[in-house]
Amino acid sequence: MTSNYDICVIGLGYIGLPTASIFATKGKKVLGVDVVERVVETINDGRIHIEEPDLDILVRAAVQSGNLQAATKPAEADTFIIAVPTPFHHDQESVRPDLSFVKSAVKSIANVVKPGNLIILESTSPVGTTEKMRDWLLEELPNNVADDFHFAHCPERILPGQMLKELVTNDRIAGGLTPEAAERACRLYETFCTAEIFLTDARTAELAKLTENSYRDVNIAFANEMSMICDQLDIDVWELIKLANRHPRVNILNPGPGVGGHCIAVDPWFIVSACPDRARLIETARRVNDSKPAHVLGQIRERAARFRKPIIACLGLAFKADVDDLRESPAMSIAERLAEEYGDDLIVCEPHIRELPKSLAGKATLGLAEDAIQKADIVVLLVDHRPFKRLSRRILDQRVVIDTRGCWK
Ligand code: SAJ
Repeated sequence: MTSNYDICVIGLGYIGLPTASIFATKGKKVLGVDVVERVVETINDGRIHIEEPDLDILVRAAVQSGNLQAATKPAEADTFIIAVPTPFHHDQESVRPDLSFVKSAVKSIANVVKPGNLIILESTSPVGTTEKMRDWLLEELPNNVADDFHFAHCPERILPGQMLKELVTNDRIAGGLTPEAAERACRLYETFCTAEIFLTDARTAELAKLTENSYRDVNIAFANEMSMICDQLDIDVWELIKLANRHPRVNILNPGPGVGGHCIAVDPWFIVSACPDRARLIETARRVNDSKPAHVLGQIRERAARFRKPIIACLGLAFKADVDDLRESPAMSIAERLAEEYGDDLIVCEPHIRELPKSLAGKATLGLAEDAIQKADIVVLLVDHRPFKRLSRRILDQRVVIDTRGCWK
């Protein structure tokens, strides 16, 4: 017997929603599931609850086609895709991945799965999570055996800000607990993915995703470390990197105020927590990147000490350029600290928001970049948003400028 839905996607966030929608626009019958009722209502209205260029158009098309429906509970489907958060808890002693959302997603489908179903984990996860997913499901279904179902890990790799393009054009990895599961997952993603899909086992797929983000973190840490060395030696790091990158086998990334977002600053910890004695470089890189906001604050304090009551303009709060996402943003943590230390004399500019987030409300002023610069003694560029890059350099004359992104070089 076939199910009403081809695919049931659990979790309608930054990954689940675009994935569910693109399948729907390619003719698959999709049920999107989220525990938050407001999210479900918004999507069923053809609207979105997160910001991503053109996602609103895709979701509207998917809902209007009749192929995408949202609900708070899963229903029978041929394939289940789990795209829920996998955060981690960090204290002085240990780093612990939190798989509770994956576990409750698996438990939530136990009463609707049928033998023959394919169950895919898309969430970025520690090695071994796909096997755990199988075990959690079978615990709920004592009359079934593992062979009744197909389990695979197909990690997402799309870049916030260009998700819809990358969803279609990025190569993918399909890692199965069995070769048949990997093959079935591959055939499913071929529905919309125009790039190559590589088959492997689930554990390799899990580590591949963590490796990609750790690779980037380590490389950004190198750039950040060089920027701190340059500050100490009074050398312009941007000039240095430009020159070093003229070597045919050198390609140093950009230093910044630190590494933010939910992926690159998190995923390396999954490797560190699994192999703490081996993952020494990965852990050090994480710590170097985490130390960068404090370094920038030190630079600002040093310059501010030259003024009696300095007015500081902070340009950018988002975790990276041209997105509106303020979560896990080093720029936010710097601005929050400055608000505590300089209070009313801090002007924050973030073109993607209309009001200050709670942690800054009443403690700083939200302003437009040009006005803020005109009023400021010290200008701190924290995010290289396009409008900031376009600002006339002349208005920066007579100001102390701390450009953490090398945007005005
Ligand atoms: N950053 C720098 N210097 C650089 C590049 C980035 O400081 O040269 C900072 C950014 O400002 C930001 C952070 O690093 O704070 C991360 O930004 P990003 O654009 O490098 O990556 P994310 O977190 O938006 O998305 C990453 C991507 N992974 C890789 O590029 C290996 C994306 O492909 C993944 O799908 C995503 O993580 C994810 O979901 O895992």
